[in-house]
Amino acid sequence: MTNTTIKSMVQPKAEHHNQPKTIYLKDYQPPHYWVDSVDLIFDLFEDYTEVRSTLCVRRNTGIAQEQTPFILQGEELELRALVLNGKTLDLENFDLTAEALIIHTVPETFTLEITCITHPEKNTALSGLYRSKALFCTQCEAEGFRRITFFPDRPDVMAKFTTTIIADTNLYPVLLSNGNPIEQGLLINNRHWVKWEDPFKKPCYLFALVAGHLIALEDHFVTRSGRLIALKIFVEWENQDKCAHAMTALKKAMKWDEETYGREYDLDIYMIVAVNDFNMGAMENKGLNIFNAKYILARPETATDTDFQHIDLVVGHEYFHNWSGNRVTCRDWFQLSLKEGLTVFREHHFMDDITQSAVSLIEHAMGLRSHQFAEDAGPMAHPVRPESYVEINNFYTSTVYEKGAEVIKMLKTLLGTDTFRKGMDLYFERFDGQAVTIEDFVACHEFVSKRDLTQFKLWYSQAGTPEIEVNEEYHPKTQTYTLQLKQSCPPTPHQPKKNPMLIPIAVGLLNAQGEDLLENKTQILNLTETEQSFNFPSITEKPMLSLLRGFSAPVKIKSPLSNEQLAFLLAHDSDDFNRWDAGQMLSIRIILELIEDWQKSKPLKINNLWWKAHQSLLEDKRLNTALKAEILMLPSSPYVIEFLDSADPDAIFAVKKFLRKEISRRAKKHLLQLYQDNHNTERYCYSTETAAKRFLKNLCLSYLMEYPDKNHMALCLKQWKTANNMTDSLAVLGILADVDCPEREKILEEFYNRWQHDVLIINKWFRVQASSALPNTLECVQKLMQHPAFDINNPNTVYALIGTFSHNLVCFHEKSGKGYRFLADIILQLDTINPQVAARMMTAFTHWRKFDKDRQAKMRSELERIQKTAKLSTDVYEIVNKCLFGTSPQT
Ligand code: B3K
Ligand code: ZN
Repeated sequence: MTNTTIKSMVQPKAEHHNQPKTIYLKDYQPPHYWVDSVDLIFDLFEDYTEVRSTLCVRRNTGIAQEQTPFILQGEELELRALVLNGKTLDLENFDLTAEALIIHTVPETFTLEITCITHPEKNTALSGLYRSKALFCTQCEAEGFRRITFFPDRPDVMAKFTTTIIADTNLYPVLLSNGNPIEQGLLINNRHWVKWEDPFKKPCYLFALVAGHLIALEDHFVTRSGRLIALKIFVEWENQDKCAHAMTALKKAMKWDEETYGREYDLDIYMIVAVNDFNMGAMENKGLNIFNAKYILARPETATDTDFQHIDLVVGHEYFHNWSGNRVTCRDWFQLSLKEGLTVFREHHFMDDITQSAVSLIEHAMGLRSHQFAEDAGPMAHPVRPESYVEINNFYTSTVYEKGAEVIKMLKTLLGTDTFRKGMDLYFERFDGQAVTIEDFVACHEFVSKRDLTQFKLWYSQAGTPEIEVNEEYHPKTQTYTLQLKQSCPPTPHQPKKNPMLIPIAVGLLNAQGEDLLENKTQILNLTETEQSFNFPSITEKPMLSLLRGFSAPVKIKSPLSNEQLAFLLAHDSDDFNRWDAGQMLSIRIILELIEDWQKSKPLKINNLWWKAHQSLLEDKRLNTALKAEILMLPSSPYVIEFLDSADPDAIFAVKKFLRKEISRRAKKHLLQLYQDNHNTERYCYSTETAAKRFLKNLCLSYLMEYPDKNHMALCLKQWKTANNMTDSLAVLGILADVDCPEREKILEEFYNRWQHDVLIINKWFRVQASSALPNTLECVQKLMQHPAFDINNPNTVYALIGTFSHNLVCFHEKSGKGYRFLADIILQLDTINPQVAARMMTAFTHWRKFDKDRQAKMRSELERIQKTAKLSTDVYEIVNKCLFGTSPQT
C-alpha cells in the first residue's frame, strides 16, 4: 500500500458495546501532545458539512517520546485528507479506528491539516454539529467535538481557535462562533463567510458554532473597569418579543459577579442563542452560549413564574461559568464538579441574594433530598468526584452538581465569608487559563485559611449521605447542655466502609418562649469524629434544640425531638429554614404512621397536633407569604420514599390525598380568605414577591379543589377566564387535570386551541396530562404520542410527556406493570435516536429496589429486557447494568 493517499475513508462502525471500557481517575496521564492553535473552516451544505482544520501541535516532551503516536479522537467521520507539515500522509502512516485517528510518527512540532466530512442533518443524538430544524448548532461537552473533526478531545488540551463558517447567504444569514468576528465576505453561488477569533485558550468542549436565520435582541453592559460589552440574544424571528427577561437576567448576573466575586467579563461580545432541540438546559461555550429555548423565551402570557425564575438562574449559571469553568477549567472529566458544583454554588448564592429569604435554601434542600439523596442511596451512587465511569454523560448528576454545590457551601461556612472569598480570588488568579483539579481548588482555600482541609476533602471522595444520630442531656446543676453527635455513612458501590467526615453543624438553642439562648443565635459545631460531644455552659433552663440550621450540611438527621417539640420549632424557630424543616419532619412522621394504618386497612385519622400546628400557620398573618406556601406543602413523594424500605406508591398517594382533603375540609374558610387576599388582578409583572402570592393563592385553590363542588369549580373557571398570565392559567389546568369532570376536557381543549402554535406551551399541556392521577393517564399519554406536536426526536417533548409520566407516582407504578413496560419500550426506541435522552429516561427505573416486592419484580424484568437488547448505547448500558448488578460487568 505504499504511496497510497486517501480519497475518502469512513471510520469503521463502533462495535456495539458488549464490553465498553471503564475509565479510571487513577489512570490519568497528561496529554502526549499539546495543540497550541486550531484553525477551522466549516463549509455547510444541506446534505453534508466539510470541516477543514489546521492544528499547530507540540510534543509534551516531559511525557512523550519520539515514537509516541499522536492520537486524535473521532466518531462517525469520513476522512478526506491528512497533511502533515505540508506533506500528504500515506495510508501506512496512520490508522483509522471507530474511535480514533492514530498517526504513528510525528516530529516534535508540526502542523496537521485534516479534512473530513460530517453529517449534521443525520445527527439525532444532538451531540457534535447537528440541525435543529432550519438551524445548524453544536453541543460539544463532554465529548461532542470528536463528532465534528478529529482532535485530542480532552479538557486539558487547550488551544486558541479561529473559525470560518461558509454557508448559503439566504438560508444562513447569521454565522456565529466563539470570540470576536474579524472578517467576512461573499462568495460565488450565493454563499458567504464569517471568520471568528477567540483570543482565549480553551478546551474543545467549549467550541460552538451556529448558523441560521435568526434575529438578535441587542443591548450592552459597561463593566466596572469601563469596558463596553455588546450583548446579543439570538432567536427565531417569531420569538423576538420574548427575550427581554433573559436580557435583564444577563445584565443582573454580570453586575452581581463583579460585586460579589470581583469577576469581570473578558470578551467584547456576549452572545446567547436559543434553540428548540437541545439535550439539556444550556451550554456555556466561550462567548457563545447555546440555550434550550425554554430557558430564554418568556412573556407573561406564555411563561410561568417558575419559567421566569429558571431563566434568571440558568442565564446566571452559564454566565458564571465564564470564570468557573472557562477561564479556569477541568483537567479531566472526573473533576467535573470543580466547575459544576462551584457554578451551582455561585448560582445558589445569586438566588439567595435575589430572593432575600429562606425560600431559596428550602428549595435547594428540597431538590437535594428528593433527587440526590435517592441517587446516593441507589445503584448509581458515586462520590462528588467519581473514580470511574463508562459514559461521562451519565455523570452530569445531582451528586456532581447539587451535592458538589453543598460541599462548597460547607467550605464557606467553615472558613467564613471573607476567607472563602480570598480563597476564590486566589483560585481564579493562580489558575487562570489552566485546566486543574479539585485538589488545586481546595489548596487555595488551605493556603488562605492556613488550615489543613485533608479531612474535608473526604466529601469529594466518599459517596453516600452521612447520617447523624443525636443525643442530648441537660444538667441543671451545672447549667450545662451536652449534645452528643454520632456520624455514619451507609455503604455505596465499591465503598463498603467510610471514614468520619468534617461536618459543619449549625445549632441553635431556644428557651420556652422560643428565644435564642446562644450568642449570635447560631453556633457552628465542627463534627470530625465518629462520636463527639459538645458542651454548652451557662444554659439556665432545659433548651429546645434547633439542629442543622440553614441546612448547614447535606446530611440526614435522626431527630431526637418529639412531635410536640417539632411543632414548637415550626411555630417559633428564629431560623426560617428550620421552621420549615421541623414542619417537614413532623409531616413525614404523620405520613409514615398513616401509611401503616392504610396498609392494615385501618381508617385514617388526623393527628391533632399536626393539624393544630398547620392551622395556626395558615391563620398567621405575620408569616412571610413565600414561607407560608412552602410550609403548607406536604413533603414530596420522593422524599417520603427515602424513609421507606418497601414503598407502596398507592399508600403514599392515598395518605397524602387524605391529608390534603383534611386541610381542605377543615380550613375551607381560611383557604378562601388567603385565596382572595393574594389574588391580584393588576397587570402581571414577575417579581419574587408577586410570584410568592400567586404560589400561595394557587396552592389554596388546589386544596379547595380537593372538594370540587360548584363554588370551587366556579372559582377555578373564573380564574381560568380572567387570568392575565400563564402561572394562573396553568394552575387551573393542573388542578383540573386530576378531576374527572366535563370542564377538564373543555379547558384542555381551549388551552390547546389557544397555544397550538407555541411548542414550549404545548409541552406544558403535555406535562399536565402526563402527571394526572386519573386512571386512564397511560392511555392518554400513548394517544398524545401520536399527536402532531409530539416529536420523539425533540428532547423537550420527550421530557414533557414521557419524563413526566415516568415520575407519575400512581400511574407509572400502576400495579399491572404496564407503565414500566411502556417506559422500557420507549427507552429502547430512544436509545437508537438519542442515547443521552434515553439514559435520562432510565432515572425512573434506577430506584427500583425501593418499591414493594411485586413492583420490584416487574421493574426488574423490564430492566432485564433492556439489558439483553443488542447494541445498547454506552449510556443506557452503564445504567442498566449498574441497576441490575450493582456494577457494569467489566469493573
Ligand atoms: N456544562 C453544561 C452541561 C453539559 C452536559 C453534557 N452532557 C451545562 C451546564 O452545566 O452549565
Ligand atoms: Zn454548569
